Amino acid sequence: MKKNKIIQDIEKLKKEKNAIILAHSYQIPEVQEVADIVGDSLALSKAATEVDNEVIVFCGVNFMAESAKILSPNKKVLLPIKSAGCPMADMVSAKRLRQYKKNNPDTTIVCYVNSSASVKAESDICCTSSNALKVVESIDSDKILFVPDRNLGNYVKNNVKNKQVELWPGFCPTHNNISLREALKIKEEHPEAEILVHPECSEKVIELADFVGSTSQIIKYANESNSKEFLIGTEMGVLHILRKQNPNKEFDLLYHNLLCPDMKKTRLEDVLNALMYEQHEINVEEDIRQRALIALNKMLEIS
Ligand code: CIZ
Ligand code: SF4
Repeated sequence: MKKNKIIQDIEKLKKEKNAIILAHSYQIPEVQEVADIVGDSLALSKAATEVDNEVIVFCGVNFMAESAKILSPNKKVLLPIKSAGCPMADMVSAKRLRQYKKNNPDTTIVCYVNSSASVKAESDICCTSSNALKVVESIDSDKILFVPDRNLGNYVKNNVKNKQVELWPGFCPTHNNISLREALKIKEEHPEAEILVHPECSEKVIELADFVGSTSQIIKYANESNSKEFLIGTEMGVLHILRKQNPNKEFDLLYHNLLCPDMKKTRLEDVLNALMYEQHEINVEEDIRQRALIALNKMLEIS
């Protein structure tokens, strides 16, 4: 089917089904263009609670659609690609976390939103890459376990005072695998560029950065900066928004392979099929949903 025809059919079905399309900023440009809202996972889940559409097509990965369902239990949440997951979220399970809690009953569990609903349900409070520091600082207890991202956890650990932060050994392969050697070479080739990176990157890469932040913080920083050139250390999907919003600025990647394979699985045809066949519906068991919601709401109260 031709691209224009697919887009027309998507628009038509969207109206018929009273649906909204949300796309993460790591999705391919065509999918971002067809979406009603583009953003990071939490911003999208929060947006989903504020609209009155009955159906939410969440173009992203499983944990993001689950978060939308946790916050909007009465809406039908669809994930166009059933197998779109997150290898980092899969590096911790509720079972292993329960075992840890049994052995460490005094530890407060802080979980990054990039985690499954059942891991959130075992956690005391959630955080995002924008508010992780604020969330950890707000905790009374000084013993904290940060799951699952050891890089974001380490970034928090290095910037928080008087807290003992244990790190779970998870990581995002996309951000963690940036080669320092290649990044240094690219930096040398672009001496004027500002380096903006996501805290899911390794400590060595974070040390190269002029700015460390979530995708929305990176976009805001680039929009407001007077620099003309930037090197980006996060998934390449954000280049689409950065270039669109800043046609006179130049954006390159800090590493050639900043690509999340799961985020790139969703194509326009999949968005159309999701609407047409109302697939693949994401459900979260009510007991897990309620406990995960407590951890999410605690974070929302703080930030
Ligand atoms: O790395 C990811 O998947 C991110 C940054 C997700 C998010 O929270 O938007
Ligand atoms: Fe998971 Fe990393 Fe992909 Fe985000 S970019 S979905 S953290 S693997």
